[in-house]
Amino acid sequence: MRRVWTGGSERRDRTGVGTRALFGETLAFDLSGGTIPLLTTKRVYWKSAVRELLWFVAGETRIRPLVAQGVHIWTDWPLERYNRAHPEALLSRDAFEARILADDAFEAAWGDLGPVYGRQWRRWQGADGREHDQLAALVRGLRDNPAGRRHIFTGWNVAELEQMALPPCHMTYQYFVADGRLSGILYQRSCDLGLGFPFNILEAALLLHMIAQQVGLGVGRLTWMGADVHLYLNHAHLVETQLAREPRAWPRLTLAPAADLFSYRFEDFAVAGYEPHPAIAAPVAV
Ligand code: UFP
Repeated sequence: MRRVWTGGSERRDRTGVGTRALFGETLAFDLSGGTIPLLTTKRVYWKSAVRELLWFVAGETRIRPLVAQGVHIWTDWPLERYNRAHPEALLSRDAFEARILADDAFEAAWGDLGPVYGRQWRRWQGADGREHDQLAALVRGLRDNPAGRRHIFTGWNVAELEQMALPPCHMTYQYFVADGRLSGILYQRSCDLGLGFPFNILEAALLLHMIAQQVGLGVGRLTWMGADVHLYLNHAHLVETQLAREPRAWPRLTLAPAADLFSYRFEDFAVAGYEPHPAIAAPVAV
């Protein structure tokens, strides 16, 4: 964060907010013993991250199940689309979410994000119409051929990018088995270090723990490769506050076993030893 803030190039970005950015950055975390990279220099709502991850893994692309659980992180995109179409009667986020929950016709019209992560991870549609479950294939591949070099899944479906509310940011995941441990790489094409990264790195780690449990392996390293790694110019308060704080010990995850990768429930995730500095509010760039 300090390097991006002090040495990043200032760029005018798609949202109009402006960023400072570096290109091509790597971080690595040893996740053995249940460690998770859950940031301590501000409180991160890890429960929302668990709910989002389970929503991806379930193949969902509609905001209703998230909104019903009090998770608002995907609401801004469809809300923006709705308000652009109805400039005469703008809805607040609360009012929009209330209608998504209460009104089926409204939900059908405005509640879908297009073929985003969940769709691609679980139901990537091939040219012949057949659907590919990349996550199920990944687990099978890791079990049948641990030494494989093709343990990959990706959300970057070129043919469907234009239909997505947001093209995948955390776009490609790859796994590697050695010495009884599963390691992972996440390639993230675009990273909002202030708001996106804390969720993205945590969810990548939770997923690594889940997959390792499913294939009977320990957990090794998680490597994160960021391409356009940026801080928004209106996040100065967040950046300066976090940089002034002393990081604390990483918390640990206890994951109750599930029958398969698709059967985990929210209650299966327990986090111990999380004693973060207070949360910091900051605006999201839509
Ligand atoms: N972003 C993330 N992580 C995510 C996500 C979005 O960092 O999981 F969905 C940020 C990155 C960027 C913006 O600031 O959202 C997406 O904009 P663009 O598509 O122009 O890269």
